[in-house]
Amino acid sequence: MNTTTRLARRGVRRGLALAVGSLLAVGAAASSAVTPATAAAPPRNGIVCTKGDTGAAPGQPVFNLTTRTGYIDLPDGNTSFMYGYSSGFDAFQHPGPVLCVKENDTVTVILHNTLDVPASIVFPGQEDVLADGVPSQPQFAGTGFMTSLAQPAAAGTGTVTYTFKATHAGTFLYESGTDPETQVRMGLFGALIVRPTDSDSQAYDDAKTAFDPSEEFMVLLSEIDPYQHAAVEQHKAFNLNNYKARYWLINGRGYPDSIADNYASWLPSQPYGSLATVKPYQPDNTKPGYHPLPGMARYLSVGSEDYPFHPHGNNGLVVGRDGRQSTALSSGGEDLSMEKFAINIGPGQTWDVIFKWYDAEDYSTANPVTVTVPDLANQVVGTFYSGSPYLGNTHDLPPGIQTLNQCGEFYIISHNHALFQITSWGVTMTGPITYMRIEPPEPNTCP
Ligand SMILES: [Cu+2]
Repeated sequence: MNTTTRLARRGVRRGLALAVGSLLAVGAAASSAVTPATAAAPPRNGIVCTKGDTGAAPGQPVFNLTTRTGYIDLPDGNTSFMYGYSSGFDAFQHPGPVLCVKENDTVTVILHNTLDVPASIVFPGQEDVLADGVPSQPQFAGTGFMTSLAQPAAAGTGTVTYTFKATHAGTFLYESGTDPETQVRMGLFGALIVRPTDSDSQAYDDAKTAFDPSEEFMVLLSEIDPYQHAAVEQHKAFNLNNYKARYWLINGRGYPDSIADNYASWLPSQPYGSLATVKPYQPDNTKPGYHPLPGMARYLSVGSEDYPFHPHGNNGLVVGRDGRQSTALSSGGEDLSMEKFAINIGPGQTWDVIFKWYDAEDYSTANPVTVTVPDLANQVVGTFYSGSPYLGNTHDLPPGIQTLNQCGEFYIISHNHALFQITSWGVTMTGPITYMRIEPPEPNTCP
């Protein structure tokens, strides 16, 4: 099935999502879909924070995480057996909930293990983590063989309480420290976001890292070898020397599911989309569409090799990596932030990138582009093209050509540039692809 057909069938785009989604929801009604962990309706796209238990003392958030097994849908129609951390005692979800805390919070994470193997959580980048009140540290069998990177919760019903003070703002992973070659790849991972003390709209304690909170996005990259997952499901041995990823995912979804809304009804256990919907950057308050703040993308990877991620369009400003800021400290330290066109994210890394879509030449029908736009007969019309090269405009398309464009908005692809990974077990142009959607300045006709 080609991408266009699949998009139309799945109703990934907003306009179709309501109509098609409601049909699909009938079939999914009996399943135990993950429900939003926030009281208010979650944002359609962008980061969905799990705030933790209500009733926790200020500055002392508490998260219950329960290990579950479940299945995810993949773009080629396959499904994959997974492990996952679910929020509270909810049904299985993939990836784990996004834990959002404030710098200097004392964070408590209570792990409840329901798997038939011991499992744990490690918090890379956090210092002085305690497990049940003693230092979290590697565990060894009597023979000296390391069994876990942290105290695990016993199989079946075990519980461990981890605590730490989140002393650094930034983007972090949390993941299983027990048999990680298996358990992390099976899905025991998620994102931890530590916001600076003085602002929820900065990545770090530095005004240079300010962003529009409505334009904050997660790009959590992972991979799947379906033979490993089948072996775990069937309790068979798996030789890690034979490990070979066949699927690559963003936020636990492959394209085109990756650009569906958060909590799309037809992806009951994969709640997080990755469509980055932004407004054009416009710092001039005398012009229409005044929008002075950029967006923010938090990249994380639990993959087994570097992913050369490639957001098309404009450069991004790398303001932090691995939860350590690159911009100058207020004390006058050296500014190590950098403009970057490619985001080459290594296994276990996180990158914090400020980005904006800036209409530098201000092209419009009144200020036309200085090249001759080919006749429509000589164009290849993309799935999302409006028929016009100008933001907010639409134009006729050749007879028989259908578009998913809604209001003259632009779409710019963002993808893993290891092109052999832009597949789902061989189905090309699926997998680790997402889009930046640029909304025309208001007033516009976008739904
Ligand atoms: Cu590219």
